[in-house]
Amino acid sequence: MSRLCFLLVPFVGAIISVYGQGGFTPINTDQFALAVSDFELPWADAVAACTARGQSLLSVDSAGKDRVLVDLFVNGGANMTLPGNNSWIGATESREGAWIWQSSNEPLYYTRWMVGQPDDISSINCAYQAVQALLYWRDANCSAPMYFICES
Ligand SMILES: [Ca+2]
Repeated sequence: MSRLCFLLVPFVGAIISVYGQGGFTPINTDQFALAVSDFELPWADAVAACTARGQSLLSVDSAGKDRVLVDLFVNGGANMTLPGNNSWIGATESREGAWIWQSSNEPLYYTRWMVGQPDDISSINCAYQAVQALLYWRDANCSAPMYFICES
């Protein structure tokens, strides 16, 4: 059975990739289970893709959790680098200037915005981690396709 799975999993993964919905790399820590996408989606579609997995788009809602993410993806703990330059996180604006975590509707009590961010432009309402800049946050147009991380 395990040998069959070993043969089938790459095959199924290849089929899924052909249809534009790539795969995820799972990373488990003591605190949470992460799934790193190997494909890009607009922010709302990333939320939906995480929901379809029974997960939510990553909330970086405490300094401790942020440290774990930096240890994993900046300091090498995950033995992988995040794909691309940008990775959506679950922060968005419920109205201009009012940032919330999508999964909990909680305001952003903890933040790690890059200097000068967020832009506070009415057409730019979703947040991402800048992969090449120590995972500091920036805001972007929600319709931009980006890689993303689901969590549970
Ligand atoms: Ca905005």
